[in-house]
Amino acid sequence: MAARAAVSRLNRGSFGGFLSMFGFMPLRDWTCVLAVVCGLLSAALGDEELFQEEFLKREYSLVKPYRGLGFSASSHWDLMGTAMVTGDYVRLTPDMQSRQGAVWSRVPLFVQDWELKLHFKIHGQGKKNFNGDGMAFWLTKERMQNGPAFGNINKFTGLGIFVDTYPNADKTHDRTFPYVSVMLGNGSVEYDHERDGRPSELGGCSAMVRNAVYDTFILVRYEKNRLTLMVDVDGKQEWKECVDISGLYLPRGYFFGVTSATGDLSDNHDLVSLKLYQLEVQRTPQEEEEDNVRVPRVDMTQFQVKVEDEGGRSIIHLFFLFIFSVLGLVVLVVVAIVLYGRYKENKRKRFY
Ligand SMILES: [Ca+2]
Repeated sequence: MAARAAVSRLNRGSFGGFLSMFGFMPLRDWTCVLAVVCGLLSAALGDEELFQEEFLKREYSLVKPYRGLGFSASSHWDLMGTAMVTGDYVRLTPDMQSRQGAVWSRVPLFVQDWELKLHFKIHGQGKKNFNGDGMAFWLTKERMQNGPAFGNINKFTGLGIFVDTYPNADKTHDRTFPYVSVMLGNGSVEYDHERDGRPSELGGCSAMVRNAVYDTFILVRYEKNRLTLMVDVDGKQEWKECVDISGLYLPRGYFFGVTSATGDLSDNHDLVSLKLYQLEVQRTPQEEEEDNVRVPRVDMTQFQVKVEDEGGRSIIHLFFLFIFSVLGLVVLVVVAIVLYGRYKENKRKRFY
C-alpha cells in the first residue's frame, strides 16, 4: 500500500509542466530525461519495497515457495487435514464435498501492533450459491483443532475473520454473499454456522471474492487496540473499508491460522500468501499497562446505540401491547357482564 501511495504521489506531480519546460529539446535528450525519470521512479519503488521488507516478520509470514511447509521440523507452520502445498498456493480444500484443511502457525505472536495482508483465492465449478463453505483467518489461543467453524472449533478464544461463501441462514437475501465478517471469541460464545455467525458478528461487508478474475486480498490492521479490515477484490488495487472496531483487546501469544471446510457444497480454497508487518507505535507506560490483557474483550459501547434502539423499542412495544391487551380484556368482560345483566332483566320483565 505504501508503494501504491508512492506511485500515485509521483503520478499526481506536475510531470506535464516539467515536460513542457523541456519541450524544445531534441529526441536524444528526451530519451535521457525519460531514463532519469524512470530511474527515479524505480528507486522510489525500490525504497518502498525495502521499507516494507524491513517490517515484514518472516517468522509469522507464509510466502512462496513455502519452504519446508508440511514436512520440515524447521518450518514455522503446520498443515492439517486436506491441506496440500503446490508451487503457487497452499490448497486448504479441493473442490470436493466434506473436506477440512488448515495451516497453523507454530510461533505465538508477540508483535503488539501489526498489519496482516492475506492473498487468497476461492474458486470452483458450482454455480452461485451452489458452493461452500468458505474460509477463515484466525489469531487464537487454540490451534490445530477440527470443528464446525470453517474447519476450526466454534468456541475459540481470540479473533476470527470469516469469508463466508454460502448463505446458510439468509433466506431473505438481505445481504449478498460472499460475506466477510469479524468475531471476537472468549472461549464460551460460539460461532453459529447455521446462522452464518450473525448473532456474534462485530461487523462485516459483502466482497465478491469467488471465481474472481482479479487477485483477492484482505488487509487487517491492529493498531492501538483498533482493528480495521479492508478488502481489495475488484482489481482496482484500492483498499475498501469493511470493518472498523476500536477498543478491541487481544492478548499476546496467540497463533495465526487459516482454515477451510466444504460440506454438501464445495470449492477450492487456496491461500497464496500471508504477510505480517510490524507497525511502529509509541505508547505511554499507562497505555502499555492497559494493553496487557489476559482475555480478549471489546468495548461494546460503540455498538450500544443500535442495541439500545432495537432492544428499547421492542421492550416498549411489548409493554404497550400488554397494557392494551389487559385493558381490552377488562372492557370486554365489563361489556359482557352488563349485556348479560340486561338480558336477564329483560327476560324477568317479560316473564312477569
Ligand atoms: Ca455460511
